[in-house]
Amino acid sequence: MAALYRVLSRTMPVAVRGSGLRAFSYQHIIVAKKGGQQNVGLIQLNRPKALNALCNDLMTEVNQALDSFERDAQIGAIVITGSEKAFAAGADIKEMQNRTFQDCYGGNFLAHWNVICSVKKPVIAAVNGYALGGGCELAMMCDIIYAGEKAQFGQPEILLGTIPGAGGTQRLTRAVGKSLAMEMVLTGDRISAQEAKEAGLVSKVFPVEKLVEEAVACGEKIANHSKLVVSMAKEAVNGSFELTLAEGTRLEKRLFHCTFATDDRKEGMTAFVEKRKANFTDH
Ligand code: CO8
Repeated sequence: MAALYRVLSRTMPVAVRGSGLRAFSYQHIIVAKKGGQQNVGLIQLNRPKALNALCNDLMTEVNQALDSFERDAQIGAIVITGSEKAFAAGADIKEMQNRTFQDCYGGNFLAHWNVICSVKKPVIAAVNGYALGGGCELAMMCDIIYAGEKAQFGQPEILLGTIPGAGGTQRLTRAVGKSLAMEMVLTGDRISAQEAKEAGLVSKVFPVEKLVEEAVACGEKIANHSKLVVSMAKEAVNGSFELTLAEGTRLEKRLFHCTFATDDRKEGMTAFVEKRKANFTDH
C-alpha cells in the first residue's frame, strides 16, 4: 500500500530532471516523468497536513508544472493526483476566511485556477480520497477522471456559506445531470467513487493502490499516439461543452480535415495498409 506514493515522495523535489526545460523548486507538489518512455508527466499534490487544500502557492506551482510539461516535447499526457487520503479537500479555507468582496472581485480572486483548462495535452485526474469543493472542480477541469474505490466527491461550499466558484455548478451538472448536481451543491452531501462512476463523473474505478499506475498507463497509451492529433481530438471533444451541435460538428470536420495536413495521418493510414505499427513523429 502507498508504495507508489512513497516512491514519488522520494522523487525529485525539483521539476522534471533532464528535460532541458526550466526547473522549479516546488514546495507543495512533487513532479516526475513516468512511463516506459518517460512520456507521462505526473504532478502529485503534496500538502498532507492540510489534506492538499489548494492554497494560492500550490495552484501557482501546479500551473508552473503544467507549463513545463506543455512545453516538453517528450510529454504526451499529464496525470494529476494527490495522496491516498485526499486528492484535494478544496480551496484553502484558512486563506479565504478573512477575504472581503472588494479584494475577491477587485483582485479577480483565484483567476489563475483556470490555467489547466487551456493545456493542450490531455490531463488525467487520479482521485483517491477526498475531492471536495475546489478539489472536485480541479478534477473536473481535467479531461479524464479515474477514481480509487474509496474516493469521495462533493461540493460542500454551501456548508461554508458560499457556492462553488471554479466551475462546480457548471461542470458537475454537465457530468451528472441536474438532479444529482443540485442535490450535491444544495446539501453539500458527498458521493462515493462508485456513485460517481454510475453518474458518469468518472470513467473508471480502481483499487486505491493501483490507481496512479492505471492513470499513468492510460497516459502512456495516449502519449504513444500522435501528440499533434491527440490535441486536435481533445479540442474537438471540448468543443461539445461550448458550442451548438452545428458549430461543434463544423469544428470537428475542420479539425478532421486538418489531420490530413500532418505526416502522422499519412503514417497512420499507411501503417494500417502495410500491416505494421505506426511510427508517429508528431508532425
Ligand atoms: N482548507 C484549509 N484547511 C483544510 C481544508 C481546507 N479546504 N480541509 C482540511 N483542512 C485542514 C484542517 O483544517 C486540518 O488542519 P489542522 O490539523 O491544522 O486543524 C487538516 O486539514 C485535517 O483536516 P481535518 O482534521 O478536518 O480532517 P478530517 O479527516 O477530520 O476531515 C474533511 C476531512 C472531511 C475533508 C474535512 O477536513 C473538511 O470538511 N474539509 C473542508 C472541505 C471543504 O469544505 N471544502 C471546500 C472548500 S471551499 C472551496 O473549495 C471553494 C472553491 C472555490 C474556487 C474558486 C476559484 C475561482
